[in-house]
Amino acid sequence: SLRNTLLGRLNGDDISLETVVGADENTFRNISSIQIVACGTSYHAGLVGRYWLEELTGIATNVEIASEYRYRKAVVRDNSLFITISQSGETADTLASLRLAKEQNYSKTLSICNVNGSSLVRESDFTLFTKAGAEIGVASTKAFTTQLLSLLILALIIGKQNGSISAEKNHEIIEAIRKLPSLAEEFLSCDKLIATLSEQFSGKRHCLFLGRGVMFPIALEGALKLKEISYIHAEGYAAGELKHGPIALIDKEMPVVVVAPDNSLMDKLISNVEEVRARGAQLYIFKSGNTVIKSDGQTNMLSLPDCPEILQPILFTIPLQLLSYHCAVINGTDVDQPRNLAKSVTV
Ligand code: F1P
Repeated sequence: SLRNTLLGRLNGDDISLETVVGADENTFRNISSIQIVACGTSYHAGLVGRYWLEELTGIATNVEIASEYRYRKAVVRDNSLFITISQSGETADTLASLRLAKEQNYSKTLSICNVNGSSLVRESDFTLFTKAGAEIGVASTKAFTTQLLSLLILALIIGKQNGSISAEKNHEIIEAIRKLPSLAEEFLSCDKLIATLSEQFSGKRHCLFLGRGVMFPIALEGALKLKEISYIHAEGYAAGELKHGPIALIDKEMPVVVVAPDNSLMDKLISNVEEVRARGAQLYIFKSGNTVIKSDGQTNMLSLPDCPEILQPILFTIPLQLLSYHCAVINGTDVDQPRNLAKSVTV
């Protein structure tokens, strides 16, 4: 799917203009702020997108769940861009938010969507198609990773148009993106190890996921996937937030999955891990590169391939999705059609 998202879109260090349907080389030149609105997994993609958009475009970006945005009286600056993210393009709250945004002062609307001809696509000024192919399961998986890649591409497009990204940085990210499909295959090859790890989740009722920085929304998504398909109650937390309450939940029965790629926030994350370890939790650390975390009897370490930092949110999603899948299989739930969930929530 990631290969498909890129197909025909990268041209040297340029991204083909047709990538955003309806846009030209000036569309994003004077954007003053960005509002992203989405539901569920698509909302988590938006939370990751904010890091990239702010870093690469310098434009203040806000992200909100559609079911709340639509009931808020948002203050909208001139030249603001409104982005919806949706696999189906038919999610009722997201569509209602788009319709509201058009009555507000937004100068442009853009949908990041998987389904051509859907309501969101028809009613937005511009569209970036994720090209994930049809999602078989109800819970979004490849829709999520392709939404992330689409947001990174969008950040590059806007950053180039408003002159906030250097040619060097642009080149470095494009080169990383080119390697993404083969890196994703490497990450997928951890499947057997994760299947073995997931046996330890048998009989568990609760689980925590921790991340920092851009990996915080990935922890949220890891928890959502586990809830949706295996029915294990799971919550994602920013690791630094633990001591403000959730640490009370930790005892030796509580599995804690730590999303720990090698990056600049590693030292901070390690000190949070030590706080959790001291309370006896069962730790599952998904790490890469030089991340050095003490190993002991209560710690399970999963070493993942090295990858460029900018791609870590996309690639570290893969082992988390696999973990949910294997837990669901062990729990005997219907992975493709979880109870109470609908593929598109149109009411
Ligand atoms: C949003 C969403 C999905 C979730 C489930 C219910 O859908 O919350 O993320 O997996 O399918 O709907 P969409 O707006 O991305 O189509």
